[in-house]
Amino acid sequence: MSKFATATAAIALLIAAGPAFAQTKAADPVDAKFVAADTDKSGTLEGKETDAFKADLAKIDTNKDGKVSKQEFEVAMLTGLIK
Ligand SMILES: [Ca+2]
Repeated sequence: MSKFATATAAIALLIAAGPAFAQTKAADPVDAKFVAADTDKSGTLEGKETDAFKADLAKIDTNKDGKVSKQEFEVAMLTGLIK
């Protein structure tokens, strides 16, 4: 049973470490900025979350769904539409 307990503890540790891994990923400047802007953590920017770059929203929202995806956000940062 001790092997089972060790495995269970290891799995629990991995689950607990999950958010830490996510934070490491967010160290990328685009990721960090997107995560910070995505206040409701929906994975897309919409409504008030787009206020900071509303003037350029039509250019940023390339598929015209009214939301800014991570990919659209990244392209906008690379092209200077979002700073
Ligand atoms: Ca979009």
